[in-house]
Amino acid sequence: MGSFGDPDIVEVDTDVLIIGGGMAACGCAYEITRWAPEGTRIRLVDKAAMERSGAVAMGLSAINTYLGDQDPTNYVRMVSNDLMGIVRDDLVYDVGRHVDNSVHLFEEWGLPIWKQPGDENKSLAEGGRPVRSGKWQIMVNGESYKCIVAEAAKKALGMDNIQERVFIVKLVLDAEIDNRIAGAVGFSNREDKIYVYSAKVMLLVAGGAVNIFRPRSVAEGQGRTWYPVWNAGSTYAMAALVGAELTMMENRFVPTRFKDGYGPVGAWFLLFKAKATNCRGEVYMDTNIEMLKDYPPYGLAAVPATCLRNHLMMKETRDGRGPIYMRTDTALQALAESYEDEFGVRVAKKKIKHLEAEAWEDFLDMCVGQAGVWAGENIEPEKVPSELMPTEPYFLGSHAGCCGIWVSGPADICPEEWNWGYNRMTTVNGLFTAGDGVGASGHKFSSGSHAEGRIAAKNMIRFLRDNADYTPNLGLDVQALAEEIYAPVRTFMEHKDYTTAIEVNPNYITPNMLQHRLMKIMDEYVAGVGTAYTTNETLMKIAVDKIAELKIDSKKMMARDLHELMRAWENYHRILAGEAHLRHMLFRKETRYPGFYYNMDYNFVDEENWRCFVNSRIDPKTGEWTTFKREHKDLVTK
Ligand code: SFD
Ligand code: AMP
Repeated sequence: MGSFGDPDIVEVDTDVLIIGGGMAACGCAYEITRWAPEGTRIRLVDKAAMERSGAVAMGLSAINTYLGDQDPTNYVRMVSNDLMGIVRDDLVYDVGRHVDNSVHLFEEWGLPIWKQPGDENKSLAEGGRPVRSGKWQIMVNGESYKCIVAEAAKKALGMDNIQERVFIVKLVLDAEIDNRIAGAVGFSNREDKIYVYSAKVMLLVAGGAVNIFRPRSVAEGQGRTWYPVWNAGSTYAMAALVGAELTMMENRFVPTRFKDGYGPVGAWFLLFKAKATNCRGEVYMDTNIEMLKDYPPYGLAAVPATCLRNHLMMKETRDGRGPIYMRTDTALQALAESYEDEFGVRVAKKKIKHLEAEAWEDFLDMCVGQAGVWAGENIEPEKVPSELMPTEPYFLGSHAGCCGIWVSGPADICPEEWNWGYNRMTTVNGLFTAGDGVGASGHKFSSGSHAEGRIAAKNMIRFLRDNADYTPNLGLDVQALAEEIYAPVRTFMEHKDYTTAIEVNPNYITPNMLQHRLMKIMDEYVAGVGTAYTTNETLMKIAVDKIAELKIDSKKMMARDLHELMRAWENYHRILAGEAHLRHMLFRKETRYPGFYYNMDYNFVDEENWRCFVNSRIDPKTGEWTTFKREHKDLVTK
């Protein structure tokens, strides 16, 4: 191995390449070995360590998609309503009909799932009834959820076929065959090595995107976000650059979370039946209910869409009635009183202690930082409420958001125009995606992402069999490629002695500073927290120019070590994902997701003209970006 800055180039020839080590990747890894012909070479590459990488790294306290005996068509209705009517019903239904099997596997592998009294020793597969927090969600003891799921994936593939700490920089198309995936390149963030993979079929599942918008947390708290900081938009950027069609990139997710620790709210609203109020103790979901009438039918559903719940909440802070409180105190007291009525004071006391433990466990299992905020600020949730806050925007396709890549659907249920042979294949031949990667199909969560990785696996093997005589031709000048990947290192080496303050230099910019510049642009012009999620066409057009300048300056990023080199490449991915979002927002002449963002030039939902998909594509030969409409179809009557 050479010294730092002089990387070895390692070429890896494989049949199947899985990029990412999160829920979808683990689902694929588990499933693919069951279908792959003997001797198939499979390689999984994760930028981090699978045991704790991706969105489930910290663990979770609920599995948000488990249907049980419910009809998948009702699941489609819920998802469609929550995402304001624009989803691919075929993809959502497909997740709905397969998701439970993944949850049964998790339980078999050792994930403790809460059961109703009397069913404690019965698994879900044996008919054990779960404790549901909501209609679709079940409670788990999930601190080690990711470790358990990763272990099964590792066992299926074998560690010899898994590489951790390798960051994939870009995908490579075949040099001779049009629109055909042929490989990928990346580098180790631990060793001075560049990897060049050739592959016949590929799954790109590198998660969603975090830290494109300026976060609410500052200084020492900066690393704290709700979604995981690993997710740097790699999925969307790398797919877009090889010409894969993107869909609904204007969609974003702004979750309402416990302030500062980003603790999720689902268990509090659904399991503990807590209410959220303004500073006067008024329940905004009641006092502002009339506002929902502006958004039929989505606002008038039994459970109004997530963005509309935000919309009602934001009115309170805009009108000066903040902060918003999650009434943990009154919720726990009400449950305690109901116990006293039912069981008497002595038994109730024990049950209340149990309830308090569950409240803490919710965060200890899923978002330990929030438990830290409670401990650090002496917050006893049974005595005082906690502040809620809408977070900075995230891009994702698996939670209550639906941006992502346009994929082929399941042949048995999807219309002809949504099917090009292989379920979950993007518009680039041989390139598949799942989880946060698949657009127009939200509410899969952890379990649905795993199930979708498994769906993709089966179809990837079918694609591999159908194209058995294909040999990838990368046509790469590997030396030039190494120079391109290591350019930030070269820039640093060349100019580092020009000044005495290592971070201040007219010849380069640190990845950290460049990231702040991107976040500032997105925040101030593209409806971040700084403008209370509002923007307009004039502001967005300014952002287009600023992003163009940023792209020019990004070529001057430097890197002092391998970790910083990864930060530099993450920024290239973030910029492209942010740009996709901006272009789609400019194209959609309405405000489809009030509470996620407001385009004040078109502050209304326009069902007649905009109940359609917005898709876009970069021509990989010219770099030209086109954005266009695709017709929406309801496959399930709403
Ligand atoms: O409470 C590269 N999620 C919840 N799901 C649930 O089922 N229940 C919950 O309770 C959920 N909640 C929740 C959730 C997430 C988070 C962060 C919190 C709370 C605090 C959502 C799910 O976790 C999510 O839907 C899935 O994990 C999505 O799966 P997937 O596979 O699409 O993404 P991933 O797991 O993040 O994995 C991404 C992987 O890619 C790697 N990676 N590898 C190589 N090269 C690159 N360039 C790469 N870029 C990224 C990452 O390391 C990772 O392995 S609640 O809020 O609702
Ligand atoms: P969250 O903790 O906000 O990520 O939500 C977890 C799950 O609960 C998701 O399936 C949400 O859609 C659902 N959820 C959260 N808050 C509410 C609410 N107020 N009403 C109905 N469902 C909710």
